[in-house]
Amino acid sequence: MKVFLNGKIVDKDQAKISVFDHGFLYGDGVFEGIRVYSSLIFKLKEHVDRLYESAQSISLSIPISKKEMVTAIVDTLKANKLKDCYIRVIVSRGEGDLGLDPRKCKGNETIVVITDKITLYPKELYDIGMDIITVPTVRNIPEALNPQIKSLNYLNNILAKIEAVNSGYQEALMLDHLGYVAECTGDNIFAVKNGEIYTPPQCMGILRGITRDVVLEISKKLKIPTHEHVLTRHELFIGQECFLTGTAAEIVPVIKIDGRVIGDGKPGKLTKIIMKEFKKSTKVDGIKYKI
Ligand code: PXG
Repeated sequence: MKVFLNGKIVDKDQAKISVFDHGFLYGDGVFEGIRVYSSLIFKLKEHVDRLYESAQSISLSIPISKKEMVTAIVDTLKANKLKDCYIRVIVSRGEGDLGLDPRKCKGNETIVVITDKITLYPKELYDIGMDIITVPTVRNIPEALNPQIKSLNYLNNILAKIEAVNSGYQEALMLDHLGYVAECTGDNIFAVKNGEIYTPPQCMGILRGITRDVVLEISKKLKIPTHEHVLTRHELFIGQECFLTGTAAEIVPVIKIDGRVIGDGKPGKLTKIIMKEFKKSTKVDGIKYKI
């Protein structure tokens, strides 16, 4: 496997970074997870834009342009001859010293691009739906570490994942500090009630997911009334359908939340329509490259 590291495509075994890298020491950096479908890098522009926005928000200056970043991604894909895969782009503050002061890392930013085969949830899950649980760990409050920043510090989500797994569940529903529905550990959440779609607004302390945006575009195109609205767990419980969205997971139907069966306990009608439309968009919405 070949990896892009600071301007060079190197062998995986040669892709080494310093133990003084602030990404390693403090989770000080940003990242993106991108999917490739049949040589189409899905929503590449949107992912690159979000990467630079996350960086801007934490005062991290990425030393290459967006265009150069796209070239780095395409070169890594070509070096690995991959047509269907997952891309991880990581930019850390880089090598500094054993202190928080980011000025010590100036000019040392580390850029890594890894492309690898995608690991998916089992196919049955998309047919039968997922059972999720609300966990005690709440999503980071935006005034502390805004969830819109896709930072390398994912402990908030990892703690939630641990709690879900310890309780025997695959995915955790995270609330915000006021008790409103935020998102899952790596996915946004949607509810369907009486033929209308609801999802928490981006100001609620969630990541503005790119898959979430695709679903909002699809619902607009299909003229399904859609609301970015504050939700409580009650609204999720009384909906007829629920689903999660994310780059890795795509669209996953949810059929049970905290022991409450959602709708008839099967993936919903609208959910299935959106899954189908999403699949269509993965064939057109992105940047094509040739190996
Ligand atoms: N919320 C959070 C907290 C995320 O990390 C999403 C929503 C969905 O966003 P996109 O843009 O992907 O639709 C994410 C992103 C993984 C993995 O390996 C998944 C994400 C991030 C990192 C790793 O499953 N999801």
